[in-house]
Amino acid sequence: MNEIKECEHFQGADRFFDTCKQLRGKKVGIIGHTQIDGDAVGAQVALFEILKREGCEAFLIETEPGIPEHLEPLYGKYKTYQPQQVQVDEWCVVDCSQASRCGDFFETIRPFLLIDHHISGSPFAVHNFIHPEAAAACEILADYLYQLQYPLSITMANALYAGLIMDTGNYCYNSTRASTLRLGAYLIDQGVQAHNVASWVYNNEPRKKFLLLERFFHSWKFYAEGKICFGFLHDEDYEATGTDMADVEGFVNYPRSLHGVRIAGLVQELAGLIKVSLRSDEPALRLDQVIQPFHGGGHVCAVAFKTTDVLESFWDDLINALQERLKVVEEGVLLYES
Ligand SMILES: [Mn+2]
Repeated sequence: MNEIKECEHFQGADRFFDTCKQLRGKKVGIIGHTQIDGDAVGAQVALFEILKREGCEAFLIETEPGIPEHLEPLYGKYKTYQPQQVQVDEWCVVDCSQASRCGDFFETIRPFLLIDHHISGSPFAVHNFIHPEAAAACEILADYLYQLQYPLSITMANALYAGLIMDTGNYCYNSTRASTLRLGAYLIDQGVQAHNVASWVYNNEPRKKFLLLERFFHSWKFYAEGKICFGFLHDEDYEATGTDMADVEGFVNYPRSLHGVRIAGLVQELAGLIKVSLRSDEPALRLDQVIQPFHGGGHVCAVAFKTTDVLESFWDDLINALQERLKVVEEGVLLYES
């Protein structure tokens, strides 16, 4: 019988810890992307503990005011701050492809350190640790910590584990590699109780989210003989249910799970801003490329863009681009070796 292989490690572990050491004695803010998710929180918490142990005064920063209830337990006993509440010497950014995704106040700031895994990501910090092959920012950090046999607190291990399961759709997305699962096992070895973490992040939904989901289900529209399915949420849906854009996490996976759908989309319209999210199970479709003319980014199978333009001004172009991509792939043109 073959032995279980070692993890395929990410490069840069030593450089990463050297970079953290350079922050000794400084006040450091740690921030993730807007519409914060489990991966951003997990990476924030892990980096926070590393920097504290390296002698920094570190602060966990809320990218937008408030933390979604289901992510609160991941912070353990740690307090979070809004950007204007703290004065810091340096910034660290996690799980973020571009500085503007950290909020408006961040546009003129050059962070000291960036950890990211978006294929569309840019090295906008002084020290960048970007691995698009990683399923999660938490996977990069968990691997770096493993490589150096760095002691993990239970808060850190739980947070990293949450990032792994949430960014891989519970190890279902194409980003899931054998090493991803090995790191998950490593975190369980460090004391993570998988069912507890899953219960915090999945079985903790507010009722208003389901009222919004009900509206979402009624909004679906199909294109390309049912291969493309979009759901739509507008200002009135959020108003009627007391929700906001943070409450739609996971919605796009419903049309994605429908038989025959190859590209699923969610259009959110709130206060003059439109956000379009797209998902697929087929890396060959290269959604990250299709989305480029719309100034979006993300991963091969999961992308998004935001615009203040009206929907009508780009809708036909978007649907045409998606239909064209389906056609090209159906004709056997290989865009991506999966
Ligand atoms: Mn992520």
